[in-house]
Amino acid sequence: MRKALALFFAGVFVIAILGALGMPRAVSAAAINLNYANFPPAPTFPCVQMERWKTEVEKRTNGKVAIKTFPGGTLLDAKNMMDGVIAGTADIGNLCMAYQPGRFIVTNATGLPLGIPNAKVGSLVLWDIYEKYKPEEFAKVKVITMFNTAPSNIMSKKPVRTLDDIKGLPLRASGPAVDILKAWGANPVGMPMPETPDALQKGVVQGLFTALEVMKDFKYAELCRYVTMTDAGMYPFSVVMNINSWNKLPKDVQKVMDDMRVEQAEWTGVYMDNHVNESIDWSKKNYNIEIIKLSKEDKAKWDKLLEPIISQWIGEAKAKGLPAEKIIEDIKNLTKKYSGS
Ligand code: DTR
Repeated sequence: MRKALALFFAGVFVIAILGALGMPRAVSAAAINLNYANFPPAPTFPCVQMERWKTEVEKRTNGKVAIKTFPGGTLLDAKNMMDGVIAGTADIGNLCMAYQPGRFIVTNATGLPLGIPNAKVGSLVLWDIYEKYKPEEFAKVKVITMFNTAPSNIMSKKPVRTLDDIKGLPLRASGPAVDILKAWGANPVGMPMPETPDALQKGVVQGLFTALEVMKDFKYAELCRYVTMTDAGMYPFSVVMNINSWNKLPKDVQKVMDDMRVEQAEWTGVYMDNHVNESIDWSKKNYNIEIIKLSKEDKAKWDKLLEPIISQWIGEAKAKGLPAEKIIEDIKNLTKKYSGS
């Protein structure tokens, strides 16, 4: 009897241990589990593209790979994304390269005001620039994809119709877009997107300068009832994977991910462009926002003020030993190629 009881408890013990050991794997039946970190809230476009990539990879690897996504900076925030992925805090991370202009000089050139018309073209151009120049800042990671936002426009609490209206106006931007606002005489305040709602609410800034899909996704239309169409400059993003996590993947899984690099860039660009239109319609309908279009003469004047930004970038890139003029020429030619003009 005692022996039977001992055996019973031993059995329960073994089952409990096995259960505990099995726990982490029980989360997913997949053989390979990857974590994917992202910095903005779940409904925003960087996270929408993340969920699309996750779903497609899981499907195309027939469930061999499971990806756990962490939106909203819960695993890594905007500024720690690249280093966090290199250190292995996350297997995969999505970062806005514009937040670190000095670190991603080559790829951020696609964010300069060079007249790229939309996010689809911007994303394809960015990918080709990355592929051609393979900047050394990506040597420690595997690049999963890259994409660009739609061109940037001014969203503000007060109407901005002229250069006089923008003079001294505190507007939020980040990275190269800060220089654009400066050139127009605004008082730019640099901060990543997740800090912006609070700054707008508290009146630290009177508006922001970025792609217009945020009018809906962050409900900025509620506070910013005016949009001035400038279509100048974009914010380049990349998705990177820890190099050890990548090297551990079987060849067939690597192939699925490699085959998706350009596809994902284009998908995200197209999603972004469509979503900007939805966001404008939504903002008009719900908050009766006014879209301010600059006259042709004024637009030319505003654009002219941005020219020194390109020369400044060329000077800085050259000082770093980069073929700066060639990079700008490539961006212009690729823009023509992908715009079909
Ligand atoms: N434009 C950059 C990037 C950006 C545009 N839309 C979103 C949404 C969520 C996060 C970042 C972005 C910026 O203004 O920060």
